[in-house]
Amino acid sequence: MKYYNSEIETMPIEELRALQNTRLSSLVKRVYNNVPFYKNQFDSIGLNPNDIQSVEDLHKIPFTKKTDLRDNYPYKMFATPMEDIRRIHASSGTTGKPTVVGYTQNDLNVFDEVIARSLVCAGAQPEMKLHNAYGYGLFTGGLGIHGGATKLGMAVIPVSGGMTERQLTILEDFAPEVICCTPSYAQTLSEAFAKRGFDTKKLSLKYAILGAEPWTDAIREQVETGLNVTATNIYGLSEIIGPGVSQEDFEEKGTGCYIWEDHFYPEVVDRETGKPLPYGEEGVLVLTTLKKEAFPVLRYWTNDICSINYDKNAKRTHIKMSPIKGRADDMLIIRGVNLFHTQVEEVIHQIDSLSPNYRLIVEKKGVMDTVTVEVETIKGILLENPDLIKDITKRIKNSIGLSMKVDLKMPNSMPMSEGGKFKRIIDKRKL
Ligand code: DLL
Repeated sequence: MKYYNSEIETMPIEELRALQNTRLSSLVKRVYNNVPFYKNQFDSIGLNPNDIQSVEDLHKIPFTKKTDLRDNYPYKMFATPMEDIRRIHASSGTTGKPTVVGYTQNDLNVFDEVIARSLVCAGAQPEMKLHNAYGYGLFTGGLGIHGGATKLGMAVIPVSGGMTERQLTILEDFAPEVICCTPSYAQTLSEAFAKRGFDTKKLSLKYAILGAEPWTDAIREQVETGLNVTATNIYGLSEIIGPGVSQEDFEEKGTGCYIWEDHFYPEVVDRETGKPLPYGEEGVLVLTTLKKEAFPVLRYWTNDICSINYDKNAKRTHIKMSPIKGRADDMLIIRGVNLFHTQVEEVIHQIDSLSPNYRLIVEKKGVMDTVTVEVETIKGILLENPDLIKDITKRIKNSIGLSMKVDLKMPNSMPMSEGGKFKRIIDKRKL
């Protein structure tokens, strides 16, 4: 099986656009009539639901932001009565109350559909077993992947996060072909196998589906070698559905993730002005759900930085998004320079003596903000290594434009991920 739903996944763009337009115009009427927030938003700028006939009209609608969801905590953004809700998830914010999202049975069916598509896109097949190490609970990762894998016809092993030693045993004994977890946890598992001296070629694993946090090719290479898998990227967010908004194809690695456009309409806009940007330009990803019933959102400001573009050589017709560079609110501004941790990860990737186990420590020294890169070396590299430190410092300065202190660490000495989203930045200015 090459596609989960070839009719949709390879639909000609014009047909896809027509489908999006029909879905959008009926969605806009539905949210206007059922969600007071959207009625007020439209009325306050004199916008009528009939003014939105196609995706070309979307720019007339203001963005929906995380603060709007928080102001309507917990259920005021729901467009269906509670009796129609079949599941509730929540994403923990860094401050204050979580964002609460709801699903009708039809929404859960959509969730299963986009996950099933994503799994096949990542290499999975119905007869395979899936080791699901995303957290089960209010987080959408565990149950979201679980539902879609069941729909696809896979045997799901619902391991959830943590208890790394037990995970190794399950990976060895239960013989799953597919693993789903955060990229940082895949690093942890790979290092734990290495520490055991276990040859991962003996595992039956073939594919790793990694997401929920930003990652680059540095981690991909470490995980692919360490776990003997093909690793692809899965993206999503609770406010839109959970995982499965977009997925990278296992045979088109490095070309971006397909956004399942029949359900989620993407725009990329300028971070400062909010103006839509041409394909290929980097900005904030803004998403509109096209068929959601319980928790539809119009022009949701994800805060995630990426670009989108069509790939004429690809298997599917849907648009692709580049890997997320970081979240706009996680961007550090150091001495006037914008910094995402993935930029440092890319530099680390170029240096053979380093492993991609790293974190950035940000401090204020006097009036100066300073960044220290703590990074593990690979086995056999001396920590007292002025030439290596000089080389890393120079490469960081050349590619990012900032001087950073480099602190080399022994292999396996840094804090590791336990399965959730891993903190790559320790900002001591905020402690
Ligand atoms: O992280 C859903 C998910 C679960 C995605 C499992 C993939 C796999 P939230 O907890 O609501 O939902 O967090 C969403 O996580 O806005 C991004 O900032 C970040 N994120 C998710 N996937 C990726 C990815 C889930 N592949 C937030 N690359 C999003 C980079 C990602 N960042």
